[in-house]
Amino acid sequence: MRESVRDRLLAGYDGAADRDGVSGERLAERLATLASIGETEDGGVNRPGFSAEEKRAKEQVIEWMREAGLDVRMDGAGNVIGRLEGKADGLAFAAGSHVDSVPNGGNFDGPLGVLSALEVVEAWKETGYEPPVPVEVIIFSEEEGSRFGAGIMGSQAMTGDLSREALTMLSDANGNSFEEVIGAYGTSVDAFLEAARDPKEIGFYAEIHIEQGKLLEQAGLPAGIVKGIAGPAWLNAVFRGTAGHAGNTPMAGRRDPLVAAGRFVHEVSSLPARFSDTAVATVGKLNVSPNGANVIPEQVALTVDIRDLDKTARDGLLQKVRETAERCAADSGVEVLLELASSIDPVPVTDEVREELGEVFEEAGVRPMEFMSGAGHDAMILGRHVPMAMIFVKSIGGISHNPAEWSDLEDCIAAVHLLKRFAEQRMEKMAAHED
Ligand code: HGY
Ligand code: MN
Ligand code: MN
Repeated sequence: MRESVRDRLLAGYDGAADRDGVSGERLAERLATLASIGETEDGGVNRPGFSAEEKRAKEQVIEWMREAGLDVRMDGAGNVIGRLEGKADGLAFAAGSHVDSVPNGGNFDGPLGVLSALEVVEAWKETGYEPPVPVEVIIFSEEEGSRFGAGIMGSQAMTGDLSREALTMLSDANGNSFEEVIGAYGTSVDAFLEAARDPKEIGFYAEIHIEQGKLLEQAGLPAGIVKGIAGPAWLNAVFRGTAGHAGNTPMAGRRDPLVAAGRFVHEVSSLPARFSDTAVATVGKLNVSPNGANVIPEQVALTVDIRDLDKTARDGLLQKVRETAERCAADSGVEVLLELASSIDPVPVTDEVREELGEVFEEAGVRPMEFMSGAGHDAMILGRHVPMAMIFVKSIGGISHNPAEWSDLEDCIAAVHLLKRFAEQRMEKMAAHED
């Protein structure tokens, strides 16, 4: 019998960090509750964007938000905004993340950010602290892009960075159009686009997220400071050849798209090193059709995830990947169709915010370690428009996008205290218009 997420979280937690209204038990309970929504047989989660499971997870958090006294609304993009008015009006301090997941994903990627932001508000409620400016806890839709192959959709809808044509071109793996999927979810393309709000309604955006790497574990630190977020580009490639009988078709003269795609995937793995030591390129999604053991494939559709912290290097690598696809297709006598599904620029965190966060870390007795995020986050969309900060929490073994993804409760709670303190300081500045 697998140990429950709640019991495992609490087993290693001595409660010493339960102070100033912050509760490890409440965070553990809530992480465990979300872990049970869309749970897979090996303890991961399947919560694609705009699915019934993702909606149930949002509805559960909405219930907790309302119990905490937040006014809650869902915008036309399915983003959930829980708002607490402050002593004064003005730009809001916002914090959040996502609850959708990759296929068979882990229990912390996204939910930890949402529930940590809510935990800070719960702590303020318990201690009677009244924020000087409005506070918003946000759950963004379709951050992972596992539904439509175009991620961070909710945050882009909120900042007005999506176009109607980009949306109406999308369909999911079952061939359901974007319009059909969000119609079933209870919204529409028009309402999705109307989710755009003046990003200036938000004065600051902060996000707690698991590191999804090993740096904090190697440094023996519970949390770290993100100094910038790499920009992902997703290139769709469809290799097209001629389907045929595997037994009666001589090898010579075949137009086999899987041979071309196989060569391509292998060559892609060696390209990033030519551009920088932080560039990466990954083919994680590949579909063969008609996918019969005795059928020479007709087509192979795949997506290349290309990233770097430096935009010029990232775009140079993207171009090289395109050229490689064309050459591998030509060498196998097949054609290839290339389409850039999404391309997000890298976003730096300002020196001022890094210093401010560093002081909060030192005050809390946590050595401030800074590093880049290779993973993309909603913070890189908000960060295009408003000042932002990200706090990473130690990932055990650096494992993520995997049911074995884990972070210790003690480290999660350490990050909650860091976010709480940072928010209190930053909101004082916002109220005094010193930000
Ligand atoms: O793909 C990413 O970087 C993130 O997990 N959405
Ligand atoms: Mn993720
Ligand atoms: Mn995430």
